Amino acid sequence: MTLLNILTLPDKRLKTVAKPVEKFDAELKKFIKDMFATMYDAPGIGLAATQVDVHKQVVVIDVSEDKDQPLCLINPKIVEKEGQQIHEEGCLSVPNIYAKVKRASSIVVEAQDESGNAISIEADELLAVCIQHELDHLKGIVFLDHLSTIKRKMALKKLAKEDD
Ligand code: K2U
Ligand code: ZN
Repeated sequence: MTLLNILTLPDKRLKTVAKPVEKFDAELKKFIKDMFATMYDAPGIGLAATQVDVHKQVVVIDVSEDKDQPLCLINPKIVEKEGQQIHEEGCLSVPNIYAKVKRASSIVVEAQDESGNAISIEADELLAVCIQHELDHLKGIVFLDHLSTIKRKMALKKLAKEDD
């Protein structure tokens, strides 16, 4: 198991759009194990392959209290969304910056598991927020991109100051 390096803003590689996974092989399974290890070590409740500079449509998630409900979504697609919820978000790629983001309150996601089998997940509350947050990463979008121009500029200025 290997801990992977997590990219942080302003790294432009975070804007890369991920490509679909075509080969469900041992290498993919090893990568998924490393993604989970990296997420739990961060610690976080989600991680997208984009964040570790691998531009494939893979996300790992575990929103459980006991960290015993791992969920891996490959080639995920939101097929239904309903309602709205506003949630304070952070991001492992945007350290120490938090902001309220509006997202759908419940969603249905279709994806494949690590063996390539089709799965369908219904999610609401924090799981729905996390899935939408991670699927944004696969499109090269970070949560700051949902903020007003003024709020985004203030957040990026704060981030730059912390890097000094
Ligand atoms: O993509 C990431 O950086 C992982 C995020 C996922 C996330 C952000 C906001 C809301 C839900 C999920 C990290 O897990 S941020 C750290 C964190 C930890 C516990 C609860 C919320 C956020
Ligand atoms: Zn994130």
